[in-house]
Amino acid sequence: MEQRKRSWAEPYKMKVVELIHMTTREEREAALKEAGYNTFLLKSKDVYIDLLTDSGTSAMSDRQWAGMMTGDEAYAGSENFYHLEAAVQKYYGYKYLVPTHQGRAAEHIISQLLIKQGDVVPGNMYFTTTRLHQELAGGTFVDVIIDEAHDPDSTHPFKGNVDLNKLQAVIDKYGASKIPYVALATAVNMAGGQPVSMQNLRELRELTAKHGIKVIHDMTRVAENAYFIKKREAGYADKPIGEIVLEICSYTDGATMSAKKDALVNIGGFLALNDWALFEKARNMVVVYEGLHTYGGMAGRDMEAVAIGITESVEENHIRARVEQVIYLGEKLIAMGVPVVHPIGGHGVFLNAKQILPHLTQDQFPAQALAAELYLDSGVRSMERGIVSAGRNKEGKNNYPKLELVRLTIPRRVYTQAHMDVVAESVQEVYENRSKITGLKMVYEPEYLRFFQARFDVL
Ligand code: P71
Repeated sequence: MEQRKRSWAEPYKMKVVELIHMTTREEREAALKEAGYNTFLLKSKDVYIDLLTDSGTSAMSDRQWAGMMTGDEAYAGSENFYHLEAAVQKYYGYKYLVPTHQGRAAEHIISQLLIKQGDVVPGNMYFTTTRLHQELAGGTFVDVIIDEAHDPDSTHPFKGNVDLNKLQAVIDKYGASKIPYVALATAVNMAGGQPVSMQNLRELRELTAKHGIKVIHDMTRVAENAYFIKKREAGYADKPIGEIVLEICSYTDGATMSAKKDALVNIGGFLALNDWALFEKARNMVVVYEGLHTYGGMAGRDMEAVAIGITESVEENHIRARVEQVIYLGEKLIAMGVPVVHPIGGHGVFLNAKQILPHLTQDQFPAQALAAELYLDSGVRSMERGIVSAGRNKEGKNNYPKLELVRLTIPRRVYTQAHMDVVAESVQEVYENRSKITGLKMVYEPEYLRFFQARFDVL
């Protein structure tokens, strides 16, 4: 007998709501111009549905808010630090915790500690802040993700996987002594939120162990990765998400975490390590750049919210609703014929701007132009993930990434299915009028992470 479809629904109900603003097209035209056609520079009050990022934009639970009231704001030895340390040990299996105010601060510390001038750092696709910290420490990032990750149409189930042949070639070329660690991200952001398989992680561990190379895990979205393993990898269908997360972490030597994503908080992060000597050095550094080693730039109440958020992030109902909401939007757009990155990832739907705007060259910033047009149509804010984000290489030349994307990033527990419908309809409208979209020119370019503050004008 055929099984009837059973729907999922949000595993929470609303207790407090935040009213959002609607604007007219004229108001949006003025706001966009003032923002230099960069969605990062829009004021939030001018945005209707904010899909800029899933970072720090989650709705916290009543349990997290209650936890905030138990903030122990002692300068040293806050109770909340020990709660967070216990959560990291229990849910992720890492031994030692260095709290930081957010993910990039942990990246700064680990990069400075492990990377020497002239080193190479292989990784499964770059992330903007991660690569910058590697470069500032004297290293060069080398991409070793599988080729499929650079192909928006490939439906490989684990497009985040490390290509072990590519990694072996990097080891052969430079020698293990020049490779401080492999930067391994789960649910690879720039590839479209694409997961790494457990099989690949096991093989990566084996290869790196043979050469004495560490694996440092960017675990910002590890629970989303675990959900895909559960759904797609043989042998994991009946395993609890928490167990899958623990197994993932067990193949790595340490981790950087932006708790603003998976861990459902508005601010926070950490570096987690298994090696005592390295931990001691990191703990020494955190007091210089972040704060004492028992708060690292977070208030006690923030650490409590992270500790509780971690426990909620691995709840089956939570992670299912979270990822399936993203997939709901993605499938709706696919049904409308809109070119997106396949398969739909864990934290957002990525529009394929190269394919949508074939009349623009990459130098005319197609993804930036598409994000601007979407905002104009409906007040939906998205993020460019293409040539602007990719920045310049060490010689000062523009990087030309294969992926030229607009990210519709879904905050956790914030928007409803009706919001997703409104977003899809706006994307469809923009898609149907795509031939009228013109390119942009960059009129201001900051030195670091240019996408945040760059300004554009119409061509
Ligand atoms: C995202 C962000 C936030 C962001 C950062 C830089 C440019 C645009 C937006 C942050 C991440 C991330 C991964 C995989 C480390 C960080 C830095 N993502 N690794 O996707 O996704 O964490 O923001 O807490 O410093 O919008 P941090």
